[in-house]
Amino acid sequence: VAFAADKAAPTQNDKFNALKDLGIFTGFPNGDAGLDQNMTRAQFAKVLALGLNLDENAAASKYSDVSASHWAKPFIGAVTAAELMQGKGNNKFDPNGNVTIEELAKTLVLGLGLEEVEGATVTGASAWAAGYVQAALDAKIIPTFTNYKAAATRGQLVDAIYEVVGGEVVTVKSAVATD
Ligand code: 6LA
Repeated sequence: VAFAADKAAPTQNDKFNALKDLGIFTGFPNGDAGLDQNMTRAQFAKVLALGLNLDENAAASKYSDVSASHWAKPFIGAVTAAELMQGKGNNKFDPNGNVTIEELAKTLVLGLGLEEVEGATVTGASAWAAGYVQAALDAKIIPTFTNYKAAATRGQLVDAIYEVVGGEVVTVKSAVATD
């Protein structure tokens, strides 16, 4: 009996295209996935909300730096209502800031229903993030980094969202993401 060869692991581009087909990522007008580029927290909130199939919820976004007309307000509200993101304190969300690896780790851990590792200290991570980073490392959903405060690349975000979506999302409730 001949066995089929193992399927090759998907590349970041394969994962990007799969997420694009689901309407979770869009990419740039020239068709480029921009995998080496960074992503803002507003863009990330949209991708996360679409990836987890959350309902848009503009009313739940009460941050002083997210205007009523901000394109991402319904998604920022959605991830806030789902208790995946809470902003940076002082009622600020920082929608234009780059999403960092430790912020990604926190949202993945919460999104997957994993437990924060209480009392963890992780070199290169902020105090607030250490428990989430340790949990994400333990679950092997992120690799080891020297600096978890660094901006995540779109490629890293694609890897992570692909894991969260897990190919199980069959419907995407909202409009196609702008990024
Ligand atoms: C209010 C607070 O303590 N925020 C923390 C941390 O929880 C935040 O995590 C996310 C992912 C978020 O929820 O928006 O990114 C920003 C982080 O800010 C942190 O305080 C600087």
